[in-house]
Amino acid sequence: KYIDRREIGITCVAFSGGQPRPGVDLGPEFVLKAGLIGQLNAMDFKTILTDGKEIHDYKEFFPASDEPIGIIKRPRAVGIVSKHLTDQVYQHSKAGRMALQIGGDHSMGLGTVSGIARATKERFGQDIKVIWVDAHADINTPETTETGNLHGMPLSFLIGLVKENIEGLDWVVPCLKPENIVYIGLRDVDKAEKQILKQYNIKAFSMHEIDRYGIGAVMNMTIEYLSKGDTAQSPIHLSFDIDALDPTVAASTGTPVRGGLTFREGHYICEALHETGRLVGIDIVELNPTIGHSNEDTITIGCSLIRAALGESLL
Ligand code: 5AB
Ligand code: MN
Ligand code: MN
Ligand code: MN
Repeated sequence: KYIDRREIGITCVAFSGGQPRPGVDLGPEFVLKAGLIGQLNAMDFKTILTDGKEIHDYKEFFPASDEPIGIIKRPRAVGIVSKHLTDQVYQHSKAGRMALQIGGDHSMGLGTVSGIARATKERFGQDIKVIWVDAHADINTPETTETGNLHGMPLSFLIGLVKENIEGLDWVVPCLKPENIVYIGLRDVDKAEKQILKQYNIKAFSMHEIDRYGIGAVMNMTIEYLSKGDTAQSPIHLSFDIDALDPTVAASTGTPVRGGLTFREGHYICEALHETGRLVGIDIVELNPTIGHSNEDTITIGCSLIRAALGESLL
């Protein structure tokens, strides 16, 4: 219903400025080298590269100087990347294509969710719902952040918790309701973030709930939760931070946390979301091929998670 044709708009975001470790900007290049486009074409998808370009680094738009604002690092570069990304993702989504974004650090969620939300609002008059698969909650505000890294903050901007204008990020329009978020895989949440999750009553399945109920039941509960209310069948965006997976499964990422999802749990999440027929966007982020002993595994898994979310069947 939401996706008209078997077309995927692909935006590869070679950006690392939302966090301090170099190399996450190389994620998309490695994913393309691993053959993602051919794999999607073999699944009978037409793939459309944003602006006909394989990789986007947006560097020509960066300001000459990008001094921290308080402890917030590189606010203008992060802002410019996501501003462009918003428009790029919007174009694909507006045209009825699946929007696939490969990163790059998770600050790009600012752009992917903004673009998808705008398009689905215009096309269907419905609010976007977001599944945030991550070890982390990424909902610090510029006031609560202890690191100043914007990849730990996109959700606070998206749900409108940031009241002050931060240069470079003042364009962000709140476009996501707290009740339309579901987290899966959390296990490293800052104290202030825990307070925000409580205060806004945000639905979260941490690793504890996954251990208790199993991933099958967790996905049933997730989909049931997202099927309530007056936007019962509304479109869903998946933002998958590869660090949700256990570091023994996917080591090539900047902020690994032990005790994560297994290979199958990660794929099952994608498969179950595909089955809803409501997926309109997919982010795969925080792939850093310069970290970890076998980056091949992490990159290959990034590709297979994408295929799972697009309906690759096991039988
Ligand atoms: B990621 C931390 N909460 O705010 C912070 O990888 C980590 O996109 C953020 O999930 C991790 O810096 C951001 C300590
Ligand atoms: Mn994370
Ligand atoms: Mn993240
Ligand atoms: Mn990370």
